[in-house]
Amino acid sequence: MSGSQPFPPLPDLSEAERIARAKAAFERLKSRHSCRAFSDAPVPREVIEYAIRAAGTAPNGANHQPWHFAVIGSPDKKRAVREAAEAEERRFYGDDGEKPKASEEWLDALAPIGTNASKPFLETAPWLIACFAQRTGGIDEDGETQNYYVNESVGIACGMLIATLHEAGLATLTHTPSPMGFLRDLCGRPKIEKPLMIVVVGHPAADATVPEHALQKKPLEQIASWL
Ligand code: IYR
Repeated sequence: MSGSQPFPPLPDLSEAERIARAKAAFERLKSRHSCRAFSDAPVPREVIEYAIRAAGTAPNGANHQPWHFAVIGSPDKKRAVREAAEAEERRFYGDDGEKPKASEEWLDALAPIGTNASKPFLETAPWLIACFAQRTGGIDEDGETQNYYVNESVGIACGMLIATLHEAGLATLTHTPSPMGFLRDLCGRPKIEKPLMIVVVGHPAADATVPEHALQKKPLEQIASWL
């Protein structure tokens, strides 16, 4: 397809309004925290549909849109994901009686977050969105055409997915059991797709907490430089 159309109009705001909007967006986004205890309260499928549509608008390499989102909502499938993920996590944390697959340094880094191999939320939360990156396929998903900047593209799309779900007043967790090959089989996805993460979606459990460690955000002066 060639040709173009005029750039769609953006809101014509005063400088003060732009600053206020940017600040408001920051304030809303900064209230997002990864949730590790979910209630079983339902979430309408339409919310997930819109969040995935939003993710599908992400900037990406050559507009090949190299992503697929497999939405898992059935109790049977969620149980299967939990069982497979926990089996990997037991190896990661060394709960299988073997030497942990994670390095000591990695386990030390996770200690303040308090994670372990137990992942009951994979069954409790109403939705698991398995996010896949397509190494090949192009816009027609022909399975052959080279895709570009795949990790960057799908990473941005997942960020937009998470931001949209947060806007909808929902809690999320980006869960990354490693390795994640089992997800491809469980979701019936082709070999050219690489599972990147599971975005767990739902309402936080009444006793959900945020670890102190997660509240420390690097200040602007540290994360930005001006040249
Ligand atoms: N996938 C493991 C380990 C884990 C790794 C990182 I890096 C985290 O930020 C959190 C967890 C787990 O889910 O427990």
